[in-house]
Amino acid sequence: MKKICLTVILFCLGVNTHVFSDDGSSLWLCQKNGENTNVTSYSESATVQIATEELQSSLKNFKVTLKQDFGASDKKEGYSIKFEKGNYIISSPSDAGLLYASYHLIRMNETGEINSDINIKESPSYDIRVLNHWDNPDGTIERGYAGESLWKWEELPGVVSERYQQYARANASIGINGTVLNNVNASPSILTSEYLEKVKVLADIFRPYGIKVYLSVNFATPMVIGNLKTADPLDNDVKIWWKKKADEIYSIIPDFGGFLVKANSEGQPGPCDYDRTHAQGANMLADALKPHGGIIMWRAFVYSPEDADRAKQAYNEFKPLDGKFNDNVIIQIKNGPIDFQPREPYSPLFGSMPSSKTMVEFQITQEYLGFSNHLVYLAPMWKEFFQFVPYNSLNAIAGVANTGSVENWCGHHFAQSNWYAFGRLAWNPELTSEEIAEEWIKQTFSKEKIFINPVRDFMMESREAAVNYMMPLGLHHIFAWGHHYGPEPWCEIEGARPDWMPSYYHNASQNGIGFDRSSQGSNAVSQYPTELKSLYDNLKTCPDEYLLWFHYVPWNHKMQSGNTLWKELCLRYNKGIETISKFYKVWEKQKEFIDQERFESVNSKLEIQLNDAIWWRDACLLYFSEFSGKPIPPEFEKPVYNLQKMKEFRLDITNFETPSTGYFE
Ligand code: BDP
Repeated sequence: MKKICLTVILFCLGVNTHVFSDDGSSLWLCQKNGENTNVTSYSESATVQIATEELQSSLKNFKVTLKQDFGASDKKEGYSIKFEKGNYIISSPSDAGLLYASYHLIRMNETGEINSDINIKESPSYDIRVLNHWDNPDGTIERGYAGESLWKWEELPGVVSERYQQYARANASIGINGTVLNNVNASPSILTSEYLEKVKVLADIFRPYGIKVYLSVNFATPMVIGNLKTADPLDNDVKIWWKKKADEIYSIIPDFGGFLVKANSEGQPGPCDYDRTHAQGANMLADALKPHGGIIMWRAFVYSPEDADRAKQAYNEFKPLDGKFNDNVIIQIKNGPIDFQPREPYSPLFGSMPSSKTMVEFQITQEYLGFSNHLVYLAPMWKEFFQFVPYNSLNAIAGVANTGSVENWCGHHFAQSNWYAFGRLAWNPELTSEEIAEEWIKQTFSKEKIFINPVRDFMMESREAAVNYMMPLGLHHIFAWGHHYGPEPWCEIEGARPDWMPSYYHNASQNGIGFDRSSQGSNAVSQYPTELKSLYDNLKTCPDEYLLWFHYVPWNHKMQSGNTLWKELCLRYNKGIETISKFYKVWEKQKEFIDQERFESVNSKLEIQLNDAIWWRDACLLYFSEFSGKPIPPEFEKPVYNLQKMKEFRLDITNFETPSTGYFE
């Protein structure tokens, strides 16, 4: 960690400025002002020791007592914090609860909320709050934009990076209690004895922080590393193989969490290869883990090119299996029916499997939201999901991680806020996005209102801005071939899967644009509960944000604003750009409140974001105007290039070069 604070020297010299450097590696846990804090505890466990050290190194002149109390919460990880006779009393049924409470107290101290009336009772909304790492054994990360994997597999088990503990600490501070270490496109080698010894090292480091380790598994593992002829879940040898593997895992890692499985999806093997159902596959694995207390998180992310509408497929395949899964299987469903688009309606599979356990999978890494180049605060997107899916109808929560080996963990300093927000919402989905943003800013950057307010406000607008400059009004998946970063609505690759082509989704023609999922079209709308179904099905009542998701709409269609669809589209793209350019100017004014290093890093990322926003607008509007037959109305900025030029541009995603729009010249 590099934190050379020159402020003091400059202050002595009479220079009132924050010229210090901060590489962001200490995340939201940068405060180290502890002094004279007295902690009394009932136990010497590793977890309680961590709690004690954290309190002592972060609080000044406190008296804290850590107590085990089974009445403090009806959930194991819950806790209470009270102030009595000059003493903060922290009670919980478990050591992990005491650790969470300690972080809570530190957070309150940092955000200025602490007082002597404090009387808090907390318990997590979900017992399972996991990060999913899409990390490969070779150190690469699928959809990772922050360097290499945190796990140095080639060095483990002998060499132990200090980052492992820092990672555990960061997660514990926000209540995350599980981590799936490897990619859902799983390499069978993760279950070899050699790898399990490496996994054990990580599990041992994470355990005192209350974090369990889980692994993604490849369904064909018994064939690849076990030399079996089949992976058929009903085959006896296969069952025995998995049971033995489970026994081996638990003999090494007694509190191992369980498996995450991507089966029969995007070329991965699965039970359907043997004419078995997802339930038969999941239950076979569940049986193997059951005696050890492990669980299976079975993903519902399935779609095949043969079926008409990709948005319908998970529901069609999984709903009939409701009630057929064992009680230690949880169906892990992405928030939307397609794939982590900037905006999707919620997946109608939620609420459709009342006799099964279900969990949501959010994506923290910004695969479709500007990678680690764009500032997009995701809490509002996740809160939007919870408006449709009651959080207490779910059994667990997962987030695809955005962490990697770069100094600041997430690539963009503000991407840390998404890791933070995921943890906070996983603990308590009732928190507001504003509250979380404000907490995070205070701990990470500055406690000055003049900094907090405009930054928080922009964070709150940033997701809507991204939707506007990328894919407004329900457009989706119009990304360039080969990456999910920039626009390529014109992309057509001969022989490629049609459902991987932008035109499959936007359907632009002289007559209009959009995917008809109404009852006149693919009828995906019928998968929603009656009230929403009628709302979305009717062109007149369908909310603007989902319009082109559910309808194929004529260019002259009159929108709720009174504009034609074409004009509204132009307006939205420009609005997205305006929001970013406004914040770009606001950010310049924040220079004096934070360190130069992070100020400049964010500043240069904002330049890229603004450029990209213009690139998106120009590419999409120029292309769609060929179909609408209408020019871009004169009140809007003119595109920088012509369509031909935009089509010739090929993004080199290895260094994120974006076309120079000339905006900054
Ligand atoms: C898509 C990603 C792909 C993942 C897949 C999944 O593009 O890399 O493997 O989802 O979630 O979003 O399985």
